Amino acid sequence: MVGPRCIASTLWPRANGRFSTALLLRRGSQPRSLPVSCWRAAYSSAAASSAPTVTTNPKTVEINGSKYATDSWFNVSSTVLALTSRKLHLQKDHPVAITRKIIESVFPAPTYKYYNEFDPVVSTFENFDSLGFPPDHPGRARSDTYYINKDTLLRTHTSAHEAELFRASASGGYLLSADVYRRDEVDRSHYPVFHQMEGARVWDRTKVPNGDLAAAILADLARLPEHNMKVEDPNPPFHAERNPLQADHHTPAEAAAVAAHLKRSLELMVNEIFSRAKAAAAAAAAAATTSPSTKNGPPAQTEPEPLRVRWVEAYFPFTSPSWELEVFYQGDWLEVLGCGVSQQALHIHAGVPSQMGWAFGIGLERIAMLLFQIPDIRLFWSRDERFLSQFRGVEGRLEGMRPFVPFSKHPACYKDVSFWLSRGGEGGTGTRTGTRGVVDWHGNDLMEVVRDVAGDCVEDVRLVDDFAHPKTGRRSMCYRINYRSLDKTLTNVETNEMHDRVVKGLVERLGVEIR
Ligand code: FA5
Ligand code: MG
Repeated sequence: MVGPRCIASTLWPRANGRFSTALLLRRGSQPRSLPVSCWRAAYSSAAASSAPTVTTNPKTVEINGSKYATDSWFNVSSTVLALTSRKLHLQKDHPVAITRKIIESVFPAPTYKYYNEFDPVVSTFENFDSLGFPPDHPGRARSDTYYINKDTLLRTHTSAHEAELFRASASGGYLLSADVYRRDEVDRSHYPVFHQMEGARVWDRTKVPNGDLAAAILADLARLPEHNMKVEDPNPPFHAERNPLQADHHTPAEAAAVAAHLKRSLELMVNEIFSRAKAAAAAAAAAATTSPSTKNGPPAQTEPEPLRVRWVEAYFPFTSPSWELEVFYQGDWLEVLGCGVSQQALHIHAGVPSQMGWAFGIGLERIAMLLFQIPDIRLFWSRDERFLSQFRGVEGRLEGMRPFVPFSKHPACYKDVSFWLSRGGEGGTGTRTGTRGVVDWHGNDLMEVVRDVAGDCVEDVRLVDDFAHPKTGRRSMCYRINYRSLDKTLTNVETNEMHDRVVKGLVERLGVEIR
């Protein structure tokens, strides 16, 4: 019998940082400044070593009407808890919901079944073990994941429901959209809560003509529309070391057919999004030249940059081979989705060993940002009418879609905070590692303090200096916090007061010593 333990061992564990982070490092792309996630992977140690950053834990928490007992693993801030009821993907005319609908239109029923109401509270088993994450995978760390208690967490990705949906085997494919939660860096494309859409497609070798799975998949591929988008894809269908075929289960022809179907399906989706974005920009430009009322109004949005898309090899514990799709956006490659050929162990464990297929996971905000030219991920959580009114009526009439017109750009205010890490964690929450009294530091703990204190008034936080004292070995860091509100100009007094509270929070909760 193939039990959960077997899954973990039959899959292909690789000790690296969380999916995208590890790949960012491996590919050696050039982020605009030192990304926090880079050194997080380097300094994180065992999964359980991360320090809690919430000082007083409630005994129970209520999420969407259900009560959960907490324990010492609990690390969900009240700010994040409050967002569990928002469900932006289900709010009529919200850009996240509109994006979901557009993607659904590319994956039609009845082949694809849609699921949009799965609860965000899942077990560690569902989120990690069922997908073959090794026990020491950094994604399980409390520095990266919001735990309710040792066995229960806020899902970090929609793949948490994959095993269950494979087992249900209710259709040839599915799309599932939901809110997901990650302790992550603070910048314009990362938020601790965001929305993902998971998609999967399966074929059953006992149900295809002559048992020829590759031929059946290629026949389905031939039925998909073509597109004329230029896509960079220098990757082979699989690669023995970098991106292996599951040779025990799939023939090269089967894996290549699944990969081709997967890539075409996702390219069609990106093409649909960009065609709509282009049409919206053209309509806005046309209106700006003809309408007297807009002549003196805000400048019309410029046409989106010509679309550049590329496939890069990736790694996920639950797919092989795997890829990510990146789109060139605002001068840099932006990763929009991860995908691959599903690990056969998942199908076997789900009781459907004769099935094989693909799966993908996409960030809805990232796509909505491209679709509507929304410049900052924080805007999605805005209840400001100046934001929401721009999308009203669009869900029912997509032709009425227009790029987002920023209602203001308030000045940025940069403040630095420099500190020594605590020695051995006294007064703080770190743990001693090594022989020189350096604490096990997690940048996400700092991000969490900043978010708790200053909320959406912070646009981004960057590590600008990190050194060890040559004699004492003591580690010093400097972070630059960019305070910029989305809806008002912050006064100096307000910013200083907020920054003082951030500094105080860092001292009290992380035990750092300000320099
Ligand atoms: C995953 O979450 C995998 N579960 C995706 C997957 C599914 C792979 C099925 C294979 C098969 P990743 O961590 O890369 O992978 O996230 C997927 C997408 O979510 C990213 O490409 C990005 O678009 C989005 N995303 C990730 N982190 C954030 C964040 N903090 N804020 C906004 N969007 C994010
Ligand atoms: Mg990724």
